[in-house]
Amino acid sequence: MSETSPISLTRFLIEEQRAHQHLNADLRLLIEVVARACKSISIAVGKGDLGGVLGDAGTGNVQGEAQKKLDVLSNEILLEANAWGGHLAGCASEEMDDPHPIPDAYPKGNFLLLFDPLDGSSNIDVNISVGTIFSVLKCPDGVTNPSAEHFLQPGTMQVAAGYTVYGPSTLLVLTLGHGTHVFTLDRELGSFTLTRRNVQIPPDTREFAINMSNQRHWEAPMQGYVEELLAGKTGPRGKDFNMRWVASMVADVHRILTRGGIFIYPWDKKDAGKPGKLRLMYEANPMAFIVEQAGGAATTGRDRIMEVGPTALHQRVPVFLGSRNEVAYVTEFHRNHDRK
Ligand code: P6P
Repeated sequence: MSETSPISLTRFLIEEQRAHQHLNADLRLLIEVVARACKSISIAVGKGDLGGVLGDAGTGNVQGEAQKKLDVLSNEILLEANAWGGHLAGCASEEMDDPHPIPDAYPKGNFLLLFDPLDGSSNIDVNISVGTIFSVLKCPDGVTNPSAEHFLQPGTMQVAAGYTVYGPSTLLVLTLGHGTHVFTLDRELGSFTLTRRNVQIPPDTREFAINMSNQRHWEAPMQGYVEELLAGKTGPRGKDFNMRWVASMVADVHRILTRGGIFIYPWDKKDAGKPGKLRLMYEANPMAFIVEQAGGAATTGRDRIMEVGPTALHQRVPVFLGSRNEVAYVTEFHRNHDRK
């Protein structure tokens, strides 16, 4: 076989298992099962109106958000795919109030899977890229029926994380703690093929991603930082910046993984009772792991996201992630403000 032969996800995982002892057969099965489920989600998303799956489901989730039919379908696809394999002790999802146990009919394993089954789903009806985000933790020894508290581990405890982006092509982006890698879905073969190994995010950027309509609700350091960006080369940064905002985290993060940038969803007083919009356990932590493994950085504006001690399954955090030097700049900007 020539070295230019395409490397499938299966071959990649087997070779990773040989190279890194922590990647055992159950973790390899977990990743393959999640990837297979995401292929099914990609097919459902791709049908659009023809699949009768657009629009609202008529139900709400724990976040208080109206669920799209595809939110519910994607969640069910991931739960069913992960029920029988014997690799999981339990699942947690943005779409479910409480952790989901593995049915008694099946054996249980040592991993915990957390996911946002269809992030950015408000974009579904306008045909903008959406995605699935997942995070993998170890279940504490001796726990066979994990409750929410067993999921409350800091991001540094993740053994794997990934997302799929359902865009012009369907991509799986994966880290097992040894680099971040990109797989493209070969629709003819029906398998993910390695297309980028060990992605590196450019350390500097001229591109920021934020929902500017919230500007009046931000705290002072956030206002000051963005004013500098908007001042461009006439201001202290000495260079002009561009702005992009898809309002689909997976799409915005994938752009940043590909060409650099900084993604920001800060705290805002619009909903003062919440520390941010994005969820720590199945959005911020997995994205932070992926970005850090690609040479980027991810903070809350003050602290490293992966070192935040979780207190609730669906807790929210402010998110600043992407090109490490830009994340360092805005984080120092916030810390300097706090020191005054
Ligand atoms: P806004 C999608 O609902 C999401 O959770 C992320 O995917 C996205 O980055 C953010 O919210 C968009 O928020 O306030 O711009 O609609």
